[in-house]
Amino acid sequence: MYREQYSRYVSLVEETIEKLLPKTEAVCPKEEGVMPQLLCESMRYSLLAGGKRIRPVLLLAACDMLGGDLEQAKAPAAALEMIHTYSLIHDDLPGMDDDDFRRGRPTNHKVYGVGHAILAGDGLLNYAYECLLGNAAQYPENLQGHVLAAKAIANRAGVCGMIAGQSLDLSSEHMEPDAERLGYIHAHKTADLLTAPLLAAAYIAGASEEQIDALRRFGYCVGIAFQIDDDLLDVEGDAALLGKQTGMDAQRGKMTWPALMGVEASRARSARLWDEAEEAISIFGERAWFMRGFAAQMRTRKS
Ligand code: GRG
Repeated sequence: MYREQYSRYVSLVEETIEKLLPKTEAVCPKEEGVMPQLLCESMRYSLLAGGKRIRPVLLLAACDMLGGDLEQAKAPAAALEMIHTYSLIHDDLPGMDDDDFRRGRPTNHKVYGVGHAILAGDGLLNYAYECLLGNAAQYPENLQGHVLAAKAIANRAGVCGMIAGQSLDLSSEHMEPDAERLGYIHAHKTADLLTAPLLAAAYIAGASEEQIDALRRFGYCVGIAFQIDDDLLDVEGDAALLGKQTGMDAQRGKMTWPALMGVEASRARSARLWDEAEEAISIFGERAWFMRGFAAQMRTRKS
């Protein structure tokens, strides 16, 4: 039941992405509103490379759980995946993590060159907001909900959110691990973009303050646990399953939970956070069945 529903959400996201970002063969477009082929191809290369689609799935699932209109949530879900994909493309660049593989294939800059990888990321980020705003304009009766959803996404992806976390992550390389810094990096680099879909769904569906608080707590716990697991997978995971190299954090001198407190304590901390995440959504009762399935599935992930 959970797996089928997850696949249904993924299909919905991928259909929406196809609709919003169609292919083009125009090398030098003659009409307005058509992007050049190379730009379009490099954006599609990473966006359609088959990630897990966790963030857009969370947005659709939260909207369903809150009794919202899924139709209104489709474009925001696709936009969030565009933002996530831009962050991966830029994170893989030589000036950041300098990675060769992502989602089981060569990274964007390995295929299109650094210049076009930067543009593919910029393009996805900008287009995401174009899609969000275009979608908001289609629902004048729920404009407030859509504006607050777009603001929550911009805020969590932005200079006090994911970008802030990435900034501290970058400037903390080769430093002695420090719990406070690491907490900040994970809360922003990872947890913020997992909380964003929950908040966006809450605003679109008109959730109560109590429900918003519960979803914020759930997003935070899921985000930190997800990042601890990611750090653990880099130490002991299978590169073939992960679709990227392992052992890179230590090689780069990254600040991670295993580096701070060792593998066993990191595992225990992640387990506690997954429990706390489940507790956070208990206020939704039966309606949270998919979120509970999500947490159960994620806490044992291998990729
Ligand atoms: C460049 C502003 C900027 C931010 C980059 C995404 C990111 C922030 C860094 C990537 C490195 C990293 C370990 C980030 C933590 C979040 C994370 C584990 C991302 C990978 O997300 P998944 O596992 O990937 O959902 P897929 O490919 O399945 O979408």
